Amino acid sequence: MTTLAQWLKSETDDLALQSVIASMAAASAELSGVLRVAPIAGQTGLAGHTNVQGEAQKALDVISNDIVLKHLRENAAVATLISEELDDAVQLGTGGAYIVATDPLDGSSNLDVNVTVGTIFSVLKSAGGLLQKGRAQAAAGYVAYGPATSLVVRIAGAVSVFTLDAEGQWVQVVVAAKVPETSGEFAINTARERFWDAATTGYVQESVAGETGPAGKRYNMRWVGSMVADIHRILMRGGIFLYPLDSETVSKGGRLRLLYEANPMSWLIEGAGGLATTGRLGILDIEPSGIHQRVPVILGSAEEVRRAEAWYAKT
Ligand code: P6P
Repeated sequence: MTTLAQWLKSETDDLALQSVIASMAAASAELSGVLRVAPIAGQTGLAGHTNVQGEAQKALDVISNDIVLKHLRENAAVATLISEELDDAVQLGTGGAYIVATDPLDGSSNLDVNVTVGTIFSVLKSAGGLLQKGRAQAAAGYVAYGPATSLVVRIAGAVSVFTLDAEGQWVQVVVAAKVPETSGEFAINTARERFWDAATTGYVQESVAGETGPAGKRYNMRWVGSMVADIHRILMRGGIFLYPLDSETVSKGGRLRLLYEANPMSWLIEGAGGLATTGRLGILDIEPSGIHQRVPVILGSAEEVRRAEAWYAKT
């Protein structure tokens, strides 16, 4: 079996980039151990603070961010950390070749009910500054803390999947993940229907109509409410994830964050043959305006994303 260390050596000669990904994998392995016993330690409750997003921080959001900070501070290749949990970018040293943007514990509202959560990370070259298009990423990945602890990572080539074994070693289980071109499964929070625009409404109604409508096939709906869980399902078996702009999120630019949710997920999904769009623009081509910028996110199986884009084109 191929280990993460062996895969990194085969994917890039850049030792600094290898070390940055290895540091995020090590932080995630440590966090996995913490999450497994968190209820016993009573750590899933609120931390009593709110983050820059105005969201109540759970104790584990803070603990997760601390674990990532600890591992990255020890890595001279990392110059700067951007985190969902930190108002401003943090300088970690001088001369590091890379920036890491991360959501250290995405979906943490699911912790109290033991649903899969995740760590999402994007790696950017320091020389490009904090605000770079997603297409400039040097690497991206996520860790899904589910029945298995899975690391999904891409540098510039294939998207590889690793599982954390009992000895704490990341073992490759998928060499090149491929998002199926077609799918009969969509993921959206349908409780938000009254806020949707005509394009989202049209796409979802067409899907719900199934074989009786223009889509001509049956669809199923899945919504975990944890981006890493929903995206991992789509990476593994296809589907489309939609958190589109709606009348309630339009004032903020969307719900999900560009630098450490949309961009890394888009890097992975497109690297696996899927598509990622706002509905009108490729996510990886967005010129960022701020480190906590929010954007609409529609990504997954190419045929489904194209059908969603067609609704935007005609509305
Ligand atoms: P909703 C979790 O808080 C998150 O940021 C993503 O992980 C997830 O996809 C989304 O929000 C869930 O949103 O509308 O279901 O609360």
